[in-house]
Amino acid sequence: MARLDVLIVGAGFAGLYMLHRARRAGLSAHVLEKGGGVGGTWYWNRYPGARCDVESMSYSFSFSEELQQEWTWSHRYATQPEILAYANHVADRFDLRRDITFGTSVTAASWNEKELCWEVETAGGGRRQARFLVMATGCLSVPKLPDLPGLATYEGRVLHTASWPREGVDFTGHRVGIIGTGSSGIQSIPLIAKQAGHLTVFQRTPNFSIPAWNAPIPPEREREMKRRYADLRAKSRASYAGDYADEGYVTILDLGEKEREEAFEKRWREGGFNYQYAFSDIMVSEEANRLAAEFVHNKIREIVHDPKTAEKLCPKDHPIGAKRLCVDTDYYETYNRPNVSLVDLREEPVTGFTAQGLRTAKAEYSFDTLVLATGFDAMTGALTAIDIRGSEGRLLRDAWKDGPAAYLGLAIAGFPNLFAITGPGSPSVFANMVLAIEQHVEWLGNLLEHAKRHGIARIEAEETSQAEWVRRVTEGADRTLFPKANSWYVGANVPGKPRIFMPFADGFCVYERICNDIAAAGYEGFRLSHVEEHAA
Ligand code: N01
Repeated sequence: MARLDVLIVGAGFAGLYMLHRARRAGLSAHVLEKGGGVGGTWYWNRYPGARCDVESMSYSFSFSEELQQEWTWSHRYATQPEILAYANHVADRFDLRRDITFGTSVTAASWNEKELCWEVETAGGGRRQARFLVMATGCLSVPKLPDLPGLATYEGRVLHTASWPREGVDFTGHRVGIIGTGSSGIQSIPLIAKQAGHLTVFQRTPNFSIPAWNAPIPPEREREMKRRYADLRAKSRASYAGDYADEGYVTILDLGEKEREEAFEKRWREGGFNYQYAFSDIMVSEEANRLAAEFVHNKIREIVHDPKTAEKLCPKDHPIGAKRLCVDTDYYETYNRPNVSLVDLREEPVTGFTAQGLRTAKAEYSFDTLVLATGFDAMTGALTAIDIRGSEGRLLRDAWKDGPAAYLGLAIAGFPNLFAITGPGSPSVFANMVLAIEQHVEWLGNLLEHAKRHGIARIEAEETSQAEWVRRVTEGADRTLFPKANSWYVGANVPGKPRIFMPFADGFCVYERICNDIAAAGYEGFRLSHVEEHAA
């Protein structure tokens, strides 16, 4: 079996760029992808309304000036088909497909200490060997089913937003039930409601959602932005969120009541994450956060005609922003439609399913299709789903039984030559994901080039550096209000998952500086060994 330099798992944005970067470093590289095409998240999440919540001019690769100049985004926030078309364009433009095997799930990977390589197994019995293994498996790629009793009793169609049928679904005239009101639910509910005969939304916890005010990008704005692309990208790199929007330039508690309302209104009108990132104190001061949340509650009460429904939609159990903000088109307005009803599962918990629908403590509901918008085993699920065995045969699942630990969110002590792109402990989902991916891939590409130049065969994170990093990530989050929500950031959505704050919350720019300093200091915190050192 020919041994590769780099084997990459996943052909989403991370896998595509990693393949390109590895080739540029003169390394042999190959990608294994479970799906039938490139795109990762954007390949699987085809539910109605799926689109990005970071502006497309920002949520796109910056590594190639030609690419960013030639591609045209139609809207401020592109739809899933457009983002998928972009991923396909990237794959073709950089001739990536010849090194990707589709329809291939990685089931196991073991470190061979003698040969200094990873041995990888795929479903169906395929085997590969590679010196370095890069997990580009995504942060939100393992769909989670709801922990509800008796789902199998239901005889209608069940769909999960994250594994949506490729051919699409026609809901015309159907009675549809949907469980889940996170980003996926909030994006799909308005569109399903437009088609369905009746839509029943089963909500356990309401979420904060800010309007996207999505619209086509006027050609003159596109030209102007492309002319300034280098500056915009540099601004994103120097930012907290990895985006070019202005950040932290208003302090809520410095404003009087009238100014404050105007400030909230302005950011509501701008839409999307501006509502969170414009304010310096929203995620550190409970009072500032309460005021920002109250403004959104009042917006919900203004938009939704029925006061009882409006009240049910107002999130009150977590600080605004502590669960990822949702960005919507007509979400709250949808509850004014006569064919939409909201069931509050806190008032009437699900007690079981019937052949036609579900039963709560108060009533029985029937529908032809049940949509599960119930999220993901986030950040670690795709890694622990594979039997990854490091030094001395230790399973990653066991190493992480008390919570994930990874140095810089990139490398794991005891698992030499294994790297995770946007793994737990890196900014990942706290940043514009495409930029977070680019930064990791570039940093790792440089490390692999360094290894090649210096004959380094084994790279492993030191246990002490890793422990120190995990402590730093936790302390950074603890200075904010983020850990105060039962979010997927802390694994709270998966029963039994250890509660640990997973993303690096001190900011993308801070993180990138640390990574660069570590590289400049000769990859501090990593043990780099030559073959002969290893043999000795
Ligand atoms: O998943 P979620 P998501 N009974 O975990 C409910 C990204 N994303 O797929 O909060 C009843 O946020 C659950 O209720 P509760 C984005 O980063 C981005 O929507 O646990 N309800 C919750 O309402 C996002 O944050 C975009 O009480 C149950 C929902 O299911 C992340 O993906 C679009 C339940 C899950 O919400 C995840 O979003 C989509 C049960 N047993 C996603 N179990 C963009 O815009 C779960 N729920 C780019």
